Amino acid sequence: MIDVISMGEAMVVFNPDIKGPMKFVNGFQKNIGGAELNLAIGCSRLGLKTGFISRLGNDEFGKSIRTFARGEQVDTSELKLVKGYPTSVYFKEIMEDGNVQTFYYRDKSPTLTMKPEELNESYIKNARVLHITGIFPAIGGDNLNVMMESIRLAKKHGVKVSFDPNIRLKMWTKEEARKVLLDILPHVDILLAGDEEMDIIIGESNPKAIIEKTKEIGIPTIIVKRGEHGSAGYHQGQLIYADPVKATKVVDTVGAGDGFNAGFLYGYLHDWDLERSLHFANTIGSMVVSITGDNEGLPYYEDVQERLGEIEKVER
Ligand code: KDG
Repeated sequence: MIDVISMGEAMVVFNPDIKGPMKFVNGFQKNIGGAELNLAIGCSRLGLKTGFISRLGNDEFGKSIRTFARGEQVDTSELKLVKGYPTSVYFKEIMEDGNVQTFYYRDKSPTLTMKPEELNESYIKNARVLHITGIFPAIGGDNLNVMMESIRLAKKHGVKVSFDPNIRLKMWTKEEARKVLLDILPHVDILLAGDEEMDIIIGESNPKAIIEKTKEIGIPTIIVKRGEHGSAGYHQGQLIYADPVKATKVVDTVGAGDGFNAGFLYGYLHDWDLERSLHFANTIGSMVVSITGDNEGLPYYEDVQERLGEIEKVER
């Protein structure tokens, strides 16, 4: 049995050698990113069994991402390399104040070759949680149908559907995102959303209002990520606000939400109470932002324990 399967797009990320406007950056570090793969890696580092459903180009970048995922103990049996579609890439700009902008080159995403009828039902059936995000339908083509079919299969077999809207306005408009994401919400078991994203989808950014509205839609577990204000959550009749965890320093915020999600899912799958899960997730989010890269800062379970003061840190 796999604890968490995620489905989405992985990319090569070019992280800038220096801070400042992209047009003046000459050197980049080649790394790997993609929200859904980051999530799988985050869960894997915490000790969960994970898998990643996707397509990559049959090229050097595709092969390096697959090797990387395997090195992180993410099952890649449903990650195929396809001809004629280059692996997507994106470049990151990091300003002095930590503000990040992304420049995507993913118009011919290999995930566009996926077909709903080609999803492996027994693979999804074998998971406890299926994690999906709003990035995948924003890519276009048949991706929304593939996602809806993955949800159908998960529901058919009692697999919990975890969903992060991850709205990327460089990929679609607010109106397009709202229309599609509103249709997905009624199928979601665990919503992991940013407060500003929920403003786009349901017109509410206040956690209590978000929770009320999404409860009416029928979502049993609702988590609202509030950035520097921490997080709020609703689960099994309990509403909790969790204080933020201060990062030692902020160098790159990309991937923090995926780290948070991994932490929350870890607590969820271990039946932790809501307060513990939210604090654990906030702690991971704060750890991710202090390291450059989309998934380099995702901690191992013992790293989080050290950060929480549960075990002693031995430095030398
Ligand atoms: O959540 C982190 C992602 O934003 C990053 O890894 C790249 O998937 C990505 C995207 O679409 O921005």
